[in-house]
Amino acid sequence: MNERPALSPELNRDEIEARAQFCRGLLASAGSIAMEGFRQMEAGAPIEIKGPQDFITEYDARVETHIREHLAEAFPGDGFLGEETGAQFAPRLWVVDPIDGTANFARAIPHFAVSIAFVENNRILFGGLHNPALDETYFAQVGKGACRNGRPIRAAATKQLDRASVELGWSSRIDNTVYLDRLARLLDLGTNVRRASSGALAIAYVADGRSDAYAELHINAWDCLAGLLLAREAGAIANDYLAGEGLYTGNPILVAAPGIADAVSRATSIPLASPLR
Ligand code: LIP
Repeated sequence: MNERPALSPELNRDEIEARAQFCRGLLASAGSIAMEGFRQMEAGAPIEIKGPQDFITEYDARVETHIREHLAEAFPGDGFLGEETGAQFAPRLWVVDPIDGTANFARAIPHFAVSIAFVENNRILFGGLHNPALDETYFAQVGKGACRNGRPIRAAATKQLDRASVELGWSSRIDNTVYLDRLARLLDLGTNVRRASSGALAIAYVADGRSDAYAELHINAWDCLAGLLLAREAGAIANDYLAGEGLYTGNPILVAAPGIADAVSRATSIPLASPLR
């Protein structure tokens, strides 16, 4: 990891808009490359492993390189943080997961997404996710709401825990005993607990009202920043993920429909941001 950058002067509206438009195009082109890889996975292409339950395919690097090279050409002063090719930190930072849900992608399950977020001075300005297998694109800009395929989305109005569907993310970075404790507490509340192996899409699904909450005890920025902005812009409540070193070393994440956020926060021991936002 390189040095933490100092703050920089803020981009103006046109400069942000140009980047947001570019991001939309990149989601589409990167999604096409990922989809080409998905077809190969369906045909039985080989899968490699980075660590326990941590899969990688040649397409993770191929998609990230595509995004990184195009950004470097269009916005050479901006920084980059990617899951596969590492970090070049700068106050303006593109945060990229080329394929979130690689475990699904590798087994030809159509639940994965390209995720791109843009952060300026530790604040997410816009972000999007594209799942090419379902042709679904989520996009949010701060203060402008969140959309799926151009239509506004809202977090669910769920208030009853015995109707709530919660997703709990897992990774080998957290001890099983802690994970199992949080799982038991969520089950004791009466929620249905799922795990679909894409943190990025899980958060977007909370924004979209398809799910009522997503919690993970440690997650990296590339997995969650685009989703986090979507969730906030869609009226969900979240923790202060970017507090401290969140951008650099990860933090816990919690996003939830407002009606169940307090209860899920207590069950997972992940405090909500204060003031709520
Ligand atoms: C993974 C997520 C998974 C989450 C893990 C991991 P990958 O990312 O999608 O849901 O629980 O923390 O980050 O490896 O599929 O990009």
